[in-house]
Amino acid sequence: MPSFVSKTLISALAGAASVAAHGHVKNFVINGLSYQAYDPTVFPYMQNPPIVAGWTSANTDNGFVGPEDYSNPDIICHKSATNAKGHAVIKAGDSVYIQWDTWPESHHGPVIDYLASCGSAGCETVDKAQLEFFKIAEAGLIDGSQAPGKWAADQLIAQNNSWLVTIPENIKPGFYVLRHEIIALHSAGQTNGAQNYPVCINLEVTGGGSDLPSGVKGTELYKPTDPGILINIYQPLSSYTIPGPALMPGAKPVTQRTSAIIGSTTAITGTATAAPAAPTSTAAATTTTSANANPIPTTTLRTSTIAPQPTAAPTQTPTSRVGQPPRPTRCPGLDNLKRARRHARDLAAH
Ligand SMILES: [Cu+2]
Repeated sequence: MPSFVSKTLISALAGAASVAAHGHVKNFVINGLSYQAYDPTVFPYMQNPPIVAGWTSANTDNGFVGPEDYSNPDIICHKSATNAKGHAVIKAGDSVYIQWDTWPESHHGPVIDYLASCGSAGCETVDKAQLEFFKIAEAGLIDGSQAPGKWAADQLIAQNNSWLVTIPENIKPGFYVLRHEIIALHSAGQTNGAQNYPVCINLEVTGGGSDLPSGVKGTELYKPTDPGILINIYQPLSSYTIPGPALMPGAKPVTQRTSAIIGSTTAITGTATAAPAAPTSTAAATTTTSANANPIPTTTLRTSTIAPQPTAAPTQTPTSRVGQPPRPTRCPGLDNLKRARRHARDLAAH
């Protein structure tokens, strides 16, 4: 018995350590070419942050949006999110490999992906409140036989903190916001205890498809009482209801795998590439590598690699770009997590 207790204590301490390190998406890869994402822990402190395809957001502490804010616009693309000024081009049927910098082991839960059409004006100016998201992929509980279960988020951790999303092959060409999200359920047994970590990326989808499924507004995706949101995972689970609207018709499960990087590139700006000549990004992937090559004929493509990190740590005064002081990095769910683990231990003792 003492050994069991100490093991539990060790795992709780390990959880406490990892909990300080919530993650964010650091880059994404399309056909071997890596694009830098929006870094909420660095870009707000830069004078001239790079133009990226990832939406700007104010989660400087790598924090989350909770169920009490499901009807607040913050749930759409994270806190105080504003449009990305660039986008990446992808052919329908191709995949985006989304790389988080880290993910805490304790933060079990589903991984969900949506698209929303931005219309012909592109996603760089669209009103996020008007976006209607349809679900293109979802993964939740993989094995619930032993609490707290094996979840999609655990699979994400196991493959280098990354997740592969395939753009449906028959989707209508155009500009879309890809909304990628992890929902952490370690405190979800309590009302408003779930933690949503959404991130938005602008894509231009090319190809010859015609599908444009109907969607729902970001502020209508979830309710705090959804069975997949208000749930105690510290018990064996035989099933799990992934939150949000139904998967789009014909959606296929994505076999998770890692994705090689052969080079890096930067976001495209403007809507000029909407012409049929657009699939240049896939042509780019067939070129041999090298950040110096400029395989895409449009002049707006910049080929510098990952932007330099600022020399000053994010301890300086935040710029007006975000205008909010960094929030504390402590995970509010930690106390609940400890309580839930204690509860699970008490149950096991019977
Ligand atoms: Cu947390």
